[in-house]
Amino acid sequence: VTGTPGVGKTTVSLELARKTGKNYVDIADIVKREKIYKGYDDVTDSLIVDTAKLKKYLRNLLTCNEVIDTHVVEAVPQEKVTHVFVLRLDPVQLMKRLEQRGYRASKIRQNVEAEILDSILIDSVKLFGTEKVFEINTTGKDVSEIVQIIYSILQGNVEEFKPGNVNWLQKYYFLLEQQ
Ligand code: DAT
Repeated sequence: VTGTPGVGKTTVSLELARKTGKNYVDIADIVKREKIYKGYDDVTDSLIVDTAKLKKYLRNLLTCNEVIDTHVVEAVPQEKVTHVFVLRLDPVQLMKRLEQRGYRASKIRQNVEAEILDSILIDSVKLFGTEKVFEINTTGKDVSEIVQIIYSILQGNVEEFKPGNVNWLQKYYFLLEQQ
């Protein structure tokens, strides 16, 4: 389960893991616990993950049967993943959530911009291919509805959720210009 920070990955992953009985893997927690980072980025106020080292670590840990929660898709070994669910959220709502979280302005701007520009979706498709990647617009949906959608995709309802079904750029290009 992936997407820009704040879209609801952790909330959805925990519920999905609970419902399916699968283990929940929090990559951010592993990065901190195992100290798999190269430094700290002051502008974005976040750790710089050592993706090569993290990928190696995950290769040993994962069994293709977990619910993985991460926005660092490039560190997840391709062969350990059957489905990639990219959660999307209206950028203005994302901005509000990140403000509530107390993120600093530069970090909010970076994440909102990434959401508008489909950054994680594009990276996911590049890494995992269009067949494994599904894009879910979570705006206005509660966690159980989102988990329901994931279940329906697992049962074959794939057409509606193929990459490219969400387009924030048309509605929110002006936010990029402001920045
Ligand atoms: P992420 O793991 O992507 O950073 P999160 O699961 O921590 O996101 O959620 C960020 C905040 O948004 C948190 O306060 C819970 C809330 N939230 C998550 N999913 C939601 C939903 N479907 N509807 C409303 N609020 C939600």
